Amino acid sequence: MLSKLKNGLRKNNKGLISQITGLFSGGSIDENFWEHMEEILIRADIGIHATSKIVEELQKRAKDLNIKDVEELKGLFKNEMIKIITVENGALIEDDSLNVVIMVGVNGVGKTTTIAKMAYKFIESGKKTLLVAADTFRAAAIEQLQEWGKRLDVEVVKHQRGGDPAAVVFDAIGAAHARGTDIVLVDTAGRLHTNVDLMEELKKIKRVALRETTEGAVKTVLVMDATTGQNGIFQAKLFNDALGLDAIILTKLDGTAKGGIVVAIEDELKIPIWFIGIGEHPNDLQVFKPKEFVEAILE
Ligand SMILES: Nc1nc2c(ncn2[C@@H]2O[C@H](COP(=O)(O)OP(=O)(O)OP(=O)(O)O)[C@@H](O)[C@H]2O)c(=O)[nH]1
Ligand SMILES: [Mg+2]
Repeated sequence: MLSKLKNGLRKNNKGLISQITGLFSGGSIDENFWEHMEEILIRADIGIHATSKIVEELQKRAKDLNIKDVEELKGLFKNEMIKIITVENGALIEDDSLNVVIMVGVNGVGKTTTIAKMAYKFIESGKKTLLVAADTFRAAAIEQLQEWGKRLDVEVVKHQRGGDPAAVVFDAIGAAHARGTDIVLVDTAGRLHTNVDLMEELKKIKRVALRETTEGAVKTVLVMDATTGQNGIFQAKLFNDALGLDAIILTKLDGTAKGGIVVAIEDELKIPIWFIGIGEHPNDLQVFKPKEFVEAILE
């Protein structure tokens, strides 16, 4: 199931899997070992804070349990990783009521493709789904979503290019109420987290969505490119400050040899990761499961 993810992380001998496998392959626990571990974790995008936390905890455990051999540390290491990436998480989709999911993120991270993948999943599980072309800014953005709509046989609500994105969302929610739609997926234009006007535009979309639905129906989801590295954490912080994020979707995990960004996200932001993207096809989307993820990267 996670073979695409593994392939990505195995990419070359600097990949996370081979580095960590190498780390625990044998030898004694000494000062060099801890330094080497620290270096590998930081290079894997795990972040300085989580790295120190993991190393300190393992040092303590190794001492308490009188562990001398590195192989014995592997299980403890896995547990530490799982502990960090498991965050409290309410249901993101409610059954038997309308759900509106607003997808946000910087340019090119994979918002539109991820909407198509989610639609594919939701339709398969019998949910009535509607796509909303609220990226009225980028050339051909509306057509791109329409194309997915055709391929997946799902309806797309759209206006003219250059129109007010919040107005498209308003219309789409009206249509969704009328038709008994379960899930409305809102595509928005890519924007820099530092652009105040564009962040205001997203706030307006969210306000409209909240006004037109019952409490709890609206979820704001940040789509993040796993290959961005630590800068992604900074992006996520600003999006979260502006909008309040309910979840993160991490794309392009098939294209990075790092993957430790998952740990940094949960350590620093504690926002649940909902799905991970592992390719460009509609079925290349997996529900994120902490334990499976760690097992996949540490085999
Ligand atoms: N390898 C890989 N490619 C992906 C993944 N998700 C998206 N892509 C690719 O990333 C590129 C950009 O995807 P889009 O969905 O257009 O990104 P976007 O965020 O909507 O872009 P803008 O609307 O321009 O901001 C496309 O070529 C996608 O096929 C993934 O999980 N893995
Ligand atoms: Mg897009």
